[in-house]
Amino acid sequence: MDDVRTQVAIIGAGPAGLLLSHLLAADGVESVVVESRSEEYVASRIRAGILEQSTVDLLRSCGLGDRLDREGDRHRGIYVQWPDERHHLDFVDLTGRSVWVYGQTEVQKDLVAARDAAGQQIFYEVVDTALHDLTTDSPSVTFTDASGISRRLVAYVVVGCDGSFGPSRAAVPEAVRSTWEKVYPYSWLGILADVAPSTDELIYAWHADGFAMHSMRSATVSRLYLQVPNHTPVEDWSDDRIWDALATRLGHGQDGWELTPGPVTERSVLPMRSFVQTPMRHGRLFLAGDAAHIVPPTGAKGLNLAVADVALLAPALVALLRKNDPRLADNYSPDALRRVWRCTHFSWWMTTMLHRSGDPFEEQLQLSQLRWVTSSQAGAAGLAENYAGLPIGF
Ligand code: FAS
Ligand code: PHB
Repeated sequence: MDDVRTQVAIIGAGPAGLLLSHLLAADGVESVVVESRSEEYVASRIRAGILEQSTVDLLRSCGLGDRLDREGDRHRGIYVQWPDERHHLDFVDLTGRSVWVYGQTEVQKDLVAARDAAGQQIFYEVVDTALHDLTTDSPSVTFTDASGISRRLVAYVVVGCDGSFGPSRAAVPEAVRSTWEKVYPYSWLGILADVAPSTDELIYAWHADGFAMHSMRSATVSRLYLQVPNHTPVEDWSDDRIWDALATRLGHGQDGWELTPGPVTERSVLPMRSFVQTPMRHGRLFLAGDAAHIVPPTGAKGLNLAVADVALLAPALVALLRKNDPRLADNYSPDALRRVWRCTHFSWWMTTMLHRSGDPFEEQLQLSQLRWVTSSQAGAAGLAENYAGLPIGF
């Protein structure tokens, strides 16, 4: 087995893993990243689309803001609607903070390009990733690289940024870890379409047929979602059926507003769950992003929470490795979990407020909540503060 030595071993080249390696390098800390998929695959995955103010501020502060500033789209807020009612929530007026439409795919491309330019060592297409000796002075990660060579990555710390299906989470002994999970009784059918968005800002729609959302990726590409039952085969939904359901739920024809359909280029069904595992540190292992927590996408928090974890972890590891000061690292888990639970609550709240449950009493509660957040200054400000994102380190 070939040994590779570094200061920080990072498992996963998603936004959490690559941004962490980028921030560490900026402060002179070396890392090696191992990733089970190919570079092309991680750079092309379609996921989140909304960046919080604090995420944009962080990306700009570490030299990753140029293309975002050129091609990203700053939004003042969102529309929230139910039949015959559409209301705009202006986050800038309510909180002084905006959000940006800039796809996770673009963030990933910028990160991959920046790490490549910096000569970052990334092992792509690895198999058999395993973690060892996490409570010793020399933790390690073993894997087989793309050319079949068995390798051991020996480091001072290991960071699990390997998402919800990676090995890091399970490497925390059962006796040490606690988990909380909620699986929602519905999923999202998501589409990408080569058509100009029919709205200037995102629309979140409550409807008796189920939730719908109109998002976008650019001036020529729309991203839209429909609530569907769990385990819905995507082939059950023809393009016509999808556009008909979107038109109904988004209120095509209401106050002269029209939804313009177009060619569907990607479709997928996304199950929804909330999941949190604590602690986010065990010995020399730290967890960040989806490796430690999953939120349903209704609150647009997934990617932003991964970035917020890394924004806390990077300075903690720099202090630990360069100044031998463990204080920030010792507080990483409780500090990160404050935001994790806030975002977990907000994502659950948005999801249960906007998705059809089939319970008539609950539907009246949902409509009452929607009227409140769109008519009460306090209600609107609460949603806006959470959606636009609380400052890093909240
Ligand atoms: P990631 O999952 O992005 O990255 C983890 C990386 O670890 C992956 O590249 C994986 O290949 C790698 N890995 C896994 N096992 C490994 C192993 N054994 N060895 C080496 N590497 C391994 N959020 C929103 O806000 N809006 C959305 O619309 C939205 N849509 C989503 C759609 C899908 C299908 C998914 C899964 C998530 C979506 N999310 C969305 C949430 C998403 O944005 C995540 O929160 C974000 O990708 C988290 O980033 P990471 O923590 O880096 O995890
Ligand atoms: C998206 O654009 O993909 C998106 C936006 C907001 C969400 C979820 C997904 O809440």
